[in-house]
Amino acid sequence: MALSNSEIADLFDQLAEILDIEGENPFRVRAYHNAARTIRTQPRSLAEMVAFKEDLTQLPGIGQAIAEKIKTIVQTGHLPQLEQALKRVPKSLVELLKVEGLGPKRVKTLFSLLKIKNLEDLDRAARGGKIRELPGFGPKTEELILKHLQRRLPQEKRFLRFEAESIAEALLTRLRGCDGIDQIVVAGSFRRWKETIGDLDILVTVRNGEEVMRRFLAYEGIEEILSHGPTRSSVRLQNGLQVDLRVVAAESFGAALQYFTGSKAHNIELRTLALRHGLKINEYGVFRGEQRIAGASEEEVYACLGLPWIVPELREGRGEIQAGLENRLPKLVELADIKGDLHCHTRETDGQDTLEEMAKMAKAMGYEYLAITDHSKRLTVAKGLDEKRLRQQMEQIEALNAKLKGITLLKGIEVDILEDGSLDLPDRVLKDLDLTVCSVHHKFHLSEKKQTERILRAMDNPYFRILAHPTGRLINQREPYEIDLERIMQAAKERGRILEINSQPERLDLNDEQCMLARDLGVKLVISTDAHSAIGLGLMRYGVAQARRGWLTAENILNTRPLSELKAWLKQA
Ligand code: DGT
Ligand code: CA
Ligand code: CA
Ligand code: ZN
Repeated sequence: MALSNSEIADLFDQLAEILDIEGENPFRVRAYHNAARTIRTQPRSLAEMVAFKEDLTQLPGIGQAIAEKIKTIVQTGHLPQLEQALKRVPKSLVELLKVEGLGPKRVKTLFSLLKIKNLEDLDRAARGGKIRELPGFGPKTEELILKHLQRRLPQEKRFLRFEAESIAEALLTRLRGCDGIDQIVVAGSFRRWKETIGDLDILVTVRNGEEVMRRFLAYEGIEEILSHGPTRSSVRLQNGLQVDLRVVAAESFGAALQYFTGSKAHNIELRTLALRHGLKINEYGVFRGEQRIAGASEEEVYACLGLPWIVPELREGRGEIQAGLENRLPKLVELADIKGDLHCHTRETDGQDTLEEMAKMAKAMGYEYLAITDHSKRLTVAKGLDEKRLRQQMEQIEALNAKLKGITLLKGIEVDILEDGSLDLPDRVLKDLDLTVCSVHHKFHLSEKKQTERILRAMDNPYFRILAHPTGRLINQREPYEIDLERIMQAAKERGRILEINSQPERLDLNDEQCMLARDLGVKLVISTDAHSAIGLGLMRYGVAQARRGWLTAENILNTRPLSELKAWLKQA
């Protein structure tokens, strides 16, 4: 395969950039860049010109030395000078040149003084305030770099589904304005409610595909159009999120929706199953030979393969197809099953709203009960409650309960688990509460043995009820602490303790696989929001989705029970 002109040009540009970083003579650097430009804009193929032994020095900016290099590239596919240079200087340094405020000189300084080799190193150093101290840099440059990185780095990370949700909604609203839009959905990991998503995959059926594409490509939030065509376009938004839009025919909509919802693992299993039936399945339909036998709806696609429709949250290739064939798919817990929330904060600590405002929202959501669980005293940054303030709040709750109709507030606390496994408030007050939500908020870096024992010891407290956000992870920000979760779950089961599925989008802790483990071990769970405002109670849908991804039914979740039953459970525990 002959190299194209632009591939040849790229090699010269790279060589120029590296020599530049190395402090090579600027004239020589410019000469390589000029040559690259000439090569890139040549209408004729240089490979062909070399084959016909044409005189390359006729081209602007190409002298004898460069002409020789071009010949070598065409004949061998390599530019030896570039390969030698790459042994001296890591290639990733070149990407640093694209950062605002960084020229070759500065990149060289960063490399030689701070060993910064790539964007991640740069980000770390800038955050640590190391850049401003370098010769020729200053706080301004550091700030500029940080700003630039904030815009750039997100491309590489996965987005919280929650972050992508508002973007998806804005895009859908815009596209719905098109004439003749019929179906419009976000497929992919977004539809499967994965906690993070790599990109958005939007599917539409529409009378006029061109108009919908035009509207999509005119969206203000677009940074770059990666590709566009009559049935598929792909863009990157300013925040780094990539979005694919596909226009599909109505008779293929179900097949496309199934295919692009994935997951890949699910699709691969499905294809194998189709083959066993002598069928072919793809994004256009299910085919027997040339004949399409299904495709308009997902239901008919699955039905062709002897399967019931499978909810997107289960489509991860974790046994859902086998379960479908055997008619034993679980009836997953739904938002409507949830009868109350068991973890939230008020203004008394770090929440935004009052007891009454929280209660009103819970009632408006159709709940029977809401547990108030403000922080305990160790968490001074959150103005955590000591015994006295907690008792005052308990009185307020009782007074409010006497007044409120249709909702019951439960008296609770989110009590810190201290390093030695004791709880942050004395038993004499914990025993007067309806429940405790117990959390690790400090000393994250204990060994697995110590961390596990700390939690097990806490569970021995007779007033321990719910273990909040059991692993402490924060998606994209903090790893889970080291614990033997299975042992903790076993202990919870033995002692009648409950584990929480925390609905905060950056927590979603337990995760989906841990939910499955809890189910297998028979541990009781609750789904709570950890809301810090009345609006925050609305995040319950995220916890429910995570539970669904973990194959959980209402049976597994205690806050699907009416208040009387829940209370009995909290007592016996
Ligand atoms: P993401 O975007 O990384 O969070 O994950 P997905 O699942 O949205 O994956 P994406 O956007 O790459 O592709 C969307 C769906 O398209 C994916 O879930 C299944 C389907 N798909 C993509 N590539 C393949 C493939 O190579 N084979 C099969 N069978 N399906 C694929
Ligand atoms: Ca995707
Ligand atoms: Ca995609
Ligand atoms: Zn909390």
